[in-house]
Amino acid sequence: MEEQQLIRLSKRMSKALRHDPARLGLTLDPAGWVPVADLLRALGVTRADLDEVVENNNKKRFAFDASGSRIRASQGHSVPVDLGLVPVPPPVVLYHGTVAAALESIKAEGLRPMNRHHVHLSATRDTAVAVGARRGKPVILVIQAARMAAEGHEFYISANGVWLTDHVPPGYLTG
Ligand code: HQG
Repeated sequence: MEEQQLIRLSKRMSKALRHDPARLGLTLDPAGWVPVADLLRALGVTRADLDEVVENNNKKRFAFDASGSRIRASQGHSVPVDLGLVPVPPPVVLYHGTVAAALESIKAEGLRPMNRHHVHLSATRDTAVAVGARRGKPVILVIQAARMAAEGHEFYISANGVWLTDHVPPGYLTG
């Protein structure tokens, strides 16, 4: 598949597996899985197309289960799912990329999940720059993650390496 086709199919899969399964007549199980056969039918694509997206997706957004018969998004849902993530100790600092327009509110109330289940954080500044750049000129916040964990906040890491937490209070943010 051409790059553009891969991106287009990946976006349709994100919509189906993270945000609006009902629109395609799909129902996610409580852990976010759908039978691959159902997804293929709903999207009108072949298993080979799907495999290509799962394999080549730039962020490894989707994963098959051990049997290869079910698929889910590894993170980023807006519909309720329980991914069964277990808390893990974070590195000393994590990064979040945002834009200047959000700063005043972030400084007042901290980082909130907004439409997602968790606040998304990254282990590297470079990744945070790319995330922030989706919205404009990126502004990078440094999160004192180890201190948060020591003070009772839980962190998770998704199957594709995104760090997740429920809320980052303003006291743990540095610029
Ligand atoms: C901001 C993409 C005002 C936050 C990316 C962000 C990532 C606040 C926006 C993943 C706020 C939410 C997640 C507050 C947070 N007041 N604004 N209190 N707290 N914000 O897209 O982190 O392509 O839900 O800074 O690469 O940008 O979907 O989160 O600007 O990994 O796989 O509210 O989405 O991955 O935006 O991105 P998002 P995000 P995928």
